[in-house]
This record gives sequence, structure tokens and C-alpha cells, in this order.
Amino acid sequence: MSALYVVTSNYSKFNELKSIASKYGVNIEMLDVPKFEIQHDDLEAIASYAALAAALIARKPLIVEDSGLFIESLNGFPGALSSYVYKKIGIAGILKVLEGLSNRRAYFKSVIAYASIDYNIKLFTGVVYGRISEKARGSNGFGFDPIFIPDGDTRTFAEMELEDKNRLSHRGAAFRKFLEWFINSF
Ligand code: ITT
Repeated sequence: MSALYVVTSNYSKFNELKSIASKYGVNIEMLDVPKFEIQHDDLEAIASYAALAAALIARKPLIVEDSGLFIESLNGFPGALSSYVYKKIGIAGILKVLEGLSNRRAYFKSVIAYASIDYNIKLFTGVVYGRISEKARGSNGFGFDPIFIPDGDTRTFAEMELEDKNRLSHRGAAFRKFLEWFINSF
């Protein structure tokens, strides 16, 4: 099977995907084309347009992954703005906004959009529920990993090895759904 192309500039995200893909015997490669992100509330819409735009430029089948952290007491903020909010206020900013709030429920969502050679888009989603910790803990992973504790665990994602995070994460769930479909379709 030829390589599967992934459009992302996030190496941590790519490494997570690579580790899962290898278990399915699928080789993934980063494709150097821009990931255009429209402004929208829905990760599905953002991922779809990004995959379509990248496929039109690259003229290759490919995937993009769009994800976000949705905090219940903030009505789902930062959601689709997670990347921007992480860069602007980071983990410290989120912990500050949540100070004094007892509801720390949150979830991560991942949407993988596959664009075929004839520009059809297929979507796969994954969600992991959990809560925002009181303090940042751990140094693995990326983004909001040090403050997210998945349900059923006491560790933050940043305190886990890649294997454990992948088993529990939104991205792992979405990508395994994609890979099951992909290896049965080609
Ligand atoms: P690309 O767009 O280049 O793929 P990105 O990091 O900007 O990389 P997104 O647009 O999907 O990716 O933004 C998702 C943001 O949500 C990401 O930057 C993190 O801040 C946060 N996020 C998503 N998944 C995460 C995870 O597994 N662990 C920690 N933070 C995550």
C-alpha cells in the first residue's frame, strides 16, 4: 500500500497518528501544503474545507485532522478556536478563566477529513470526555495535555506515554475509525 499523506504542521499530532497507523501497517507521511482553516464553529466544516483545499493543490488523496478542547462551563470554549487560544493565553490562561468554577467537565473532539483523488470528502470523528485539572501536570504530548484528565484515569494526558494517550484519546478514536475504513476500501 502506498503512503497516506497527512496535512499538518503539528509534529506531535503527526507522531500520534504515525504510531497508530503503524499498527495497521499503514505508512503515513507529512505533506508540505498549506492547511487552510475557515472560521467556523464546527470542526467538521473546518476539516472538510481544509482537506478539499489541500487536495486541490496537491492533487493527491490525503487527510487533515482538526481538533479542539470544549469546556462545559465556558459553553464549549475554546472549541474550534483551541489552537489560537492556546497560542494567545495558553494553559495558564485557561486555568485562570476556570478559577472558582466547580464544573471542570470538558471534552476533546477530533475530526479527520479524508479527501479522495476525485475530491470526495469523508469524515471520521472521535471524542474523549474528562475534566480540567487544578494544576498543569506532566510534560508529554502537546497543547492542553497537561490539564486534561480523561474519565476513568487520574493522570493528565501529559503524564501518559504516547501509547496510553492514543488508546484513550479523541484522535486515536477518530483515526482508528478512519484506518478500519481505509484498509478495507483500498
Ligand atoms: P494543524 O492545524 O497544523 O494540524 P494545530 O495544532 O493547529 O495543527 P488544530 O488546528 O487541530 O491543530 O488545533 C487543535 C488545537 O487544540 C491544538 O493546537 C491544541 O491546542 C488543542 N488540542 C487538540 N488536540 C489536542 C490534544 O490531543 N492534546 C492537547 N491539546 C490538543
